[in-house]
Amino acid sequence: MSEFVDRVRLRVKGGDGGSGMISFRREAHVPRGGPDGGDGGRGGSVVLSVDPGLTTLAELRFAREHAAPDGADGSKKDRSGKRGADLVLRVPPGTIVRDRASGETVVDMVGPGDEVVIARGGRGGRGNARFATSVRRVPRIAEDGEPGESRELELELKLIADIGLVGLPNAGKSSLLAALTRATPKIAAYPFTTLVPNLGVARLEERELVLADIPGLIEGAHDGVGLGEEFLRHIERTRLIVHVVDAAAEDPLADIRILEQELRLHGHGLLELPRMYALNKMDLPDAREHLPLLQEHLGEGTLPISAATGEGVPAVLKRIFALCGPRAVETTAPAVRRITLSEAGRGWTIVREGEGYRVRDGRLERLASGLDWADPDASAYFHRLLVRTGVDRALRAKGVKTGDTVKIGKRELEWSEAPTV
Ligand SMILES: Nc1nc2c(ncn2[C@@H]2O[C@H](COP(=O)(O)OP(=O)(O)OP(=O)(O)O)[C@@H](O)[C@H]2O)c(=O)[nH]1
Ligand SMILES: [Mg+2]
Repeated sequence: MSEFVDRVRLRVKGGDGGSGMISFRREAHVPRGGPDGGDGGRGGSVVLSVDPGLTTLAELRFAREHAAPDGADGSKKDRSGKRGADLVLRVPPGTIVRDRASGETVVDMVGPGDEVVIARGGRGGRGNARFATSVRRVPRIAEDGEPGESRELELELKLIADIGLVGLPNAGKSSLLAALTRATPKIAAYPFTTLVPNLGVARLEERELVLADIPGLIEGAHDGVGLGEEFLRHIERTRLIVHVVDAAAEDPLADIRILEQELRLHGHGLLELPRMYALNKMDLPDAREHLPLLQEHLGEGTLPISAATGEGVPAVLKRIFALCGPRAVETTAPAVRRITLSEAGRGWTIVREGEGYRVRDGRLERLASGLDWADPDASAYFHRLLVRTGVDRALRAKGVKTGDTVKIGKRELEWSEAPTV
């Protein structure tokens, strides 16, 4: 079974966490009150959510980057920063999400209600109120927020067309596709202009239908004559066939019989699919002349149109939406399946950088940039943390000595033996 593929590349970024605040309460008779710096708010996450009403990835093409808002910084009086709202991107069922960096399929979004946190917002940094203890009453320590995750994604959707446009070469199938959708297929006054299927999305009041315009079929198509047979397979799973007829041709009824014969011989239920006739080229006198006879033979399911002038095109749009109701959606409320991708490794690393060393660790970096280094208690706290995390031991093992530079984030520390704890 061959299907059409819709593909979109985009960058997603979770919001950064807000910074924690260093602040002290102001009270009437106390020169400096207790710490009251609030925490930063968490950044918003980017969430992909399955919307069964969508059939394409078209909505995601408007922007290449989708970023959730940052969390706000903490403020005084123990006020936490506001958290960033999640950014929810809607995708159709069946969307496959790949991480472009690793090439791996991250997730296969199948059912309605599926949600994936694709880029997590960063945690907010803690304010100095959180660092107060019975012995550390004046903490000049706060953390910066954690940066939000970011990813380069490729989304892929296997499209199954709702409607197949069939007809003899030159009947005006591509012209009708162009009139009903924003697709811009090649149109020309000779047969076999269309060599590969064109897809378009027709929209009517919030709903979408995918149309496939396939190459013209000729007698013997089912048997591999012309291009038809290969492409008939594309429309086996459609819900409606629109037979485009060149009503200005010499004998449109004979043309119609040829086409139906090909559909029948191809088999696979094509002839059993609901069908309507678009009697095209009504702007030409010959077509007008043939119209009564065609209507008499075909009965109800016909619409006279002109893909060239647009006559009857709105009626076709209405009719196709009426014939293709909303896709069956589960009636019971879908269980929300929310997946959060596992975090990247959290461990610290130490590398040599020039004459000195660099410590890489998200939490230590955020703390190093948030605390007040002029405050001896704050810097002692930081050193204790280096000991507790094992970074201190690892640095010694690598031969760090007094006077060496140890970089952590944007900070450059001068190593000294003094604050050993
Ligand atoms: N006068 C008139 N010409 C039309 C109309 N619709 C299409 N045509 C012309 O008919 C020719 C064929 O149109 P296409 O849309 O390329 O036909 P097609 O069925 O896609 O043809 P293939 O791809 O070759 O199978 C072009 O010259 C169009 O301009 C119409 O309503 N009126
Ligand atoms: Mg065409």
